[in-house]
Amino acid sequence: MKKVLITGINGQDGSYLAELLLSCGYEVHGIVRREAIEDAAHRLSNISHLCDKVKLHVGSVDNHLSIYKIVANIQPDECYHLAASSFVSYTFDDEASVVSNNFTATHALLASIKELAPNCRVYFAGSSEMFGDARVTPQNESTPFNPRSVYGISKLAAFHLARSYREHHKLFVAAGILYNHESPRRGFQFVTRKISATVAKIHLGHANYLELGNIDALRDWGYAPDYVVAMHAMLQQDIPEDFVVATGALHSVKEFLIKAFAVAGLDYKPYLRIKSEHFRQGEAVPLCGDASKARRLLGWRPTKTFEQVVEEMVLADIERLRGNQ
Ligand code: GDR
Repeated sequence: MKKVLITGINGQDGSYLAELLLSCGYEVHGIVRREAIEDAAHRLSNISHLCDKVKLHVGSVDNHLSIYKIVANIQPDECYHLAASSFVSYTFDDEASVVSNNFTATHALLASIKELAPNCRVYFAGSSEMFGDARVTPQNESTPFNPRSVYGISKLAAFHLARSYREHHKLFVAAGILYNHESPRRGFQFVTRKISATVAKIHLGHANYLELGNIDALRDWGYAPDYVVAMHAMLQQDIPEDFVVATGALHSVKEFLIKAFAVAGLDYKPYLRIKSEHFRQGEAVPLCGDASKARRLLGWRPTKTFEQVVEEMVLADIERLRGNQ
């Protein structure tokens, strides 16, 4: 039985990936912080249905010793490095923790795997934010990187580190350059989940407005369960490579808003409050991905439309809130 280690197993992507790998017959191990174990009802809610099927290890990927011990103990065949600070900020006020969580942690993991499990195949979670203020659209694997946020810069530094472990240390490391991907398990700080959760509250009479920033912002939004399929496929290739994973279609926050309210039978206009504090400085041109390499080599395709993703998110939040009533 193949053993897999997932960092960030309790996040949106980690939880869907754990489900996928369990269904493929893997022995699934995950790293979670001690605080998560102590507050399992909240912080492990995405994997509460999997807790008796996966093996959780307390640790932190930015603590080299703890990661070293976990890798030594498990000796994984595959490792998916998903743990990261994932909220994109342009304020530069939390730089140290973003760099530590996204770069130093990747180094600790790669160095441990190189020493202790050199045949382990590694997936690194890169991001479209690495393209930043891209000069071409759509972007593919050859597009020059031009990150603008600390998040994008830290992800790009870790991406280069992952490539260097592949080229110089001959580790099997594949990187996904993933565009936005959403689901009912998305964190509440991201705009899609903020909208779906608030629409559900408004629908049930628990809220009467929704505060947003720039609703003209455009994103290439996909469906998170599709994106973990691509991650797994990358590690089943003969040669480790990097892949853009995206839908190739842009939609605005406003389109998301209209559809989400429509699912609840409402018009968004009376409920919307635009707040300047939710605007981001320096947001660059909209990023749109060209996933033709993933289509060609991995046979990967999105399975849901934008409208289907919005509908699933709103209906799931209504169900969740009804369950809590
Ligand atoms: P993003 O996702 O920054 O693209 O990063 P987010 O959902 O935070 O923002 C999407 C767009 O919506 C606009 N927006 C708002 N965003 C938030 N969060 N809150 C608001 O109130 C609001 N109003 C408008 C934003 O300006 C932006 O244009 C996600 C993360 O998952 C990253 O980890 C990942 O790498 C990238 O996607 C690809």
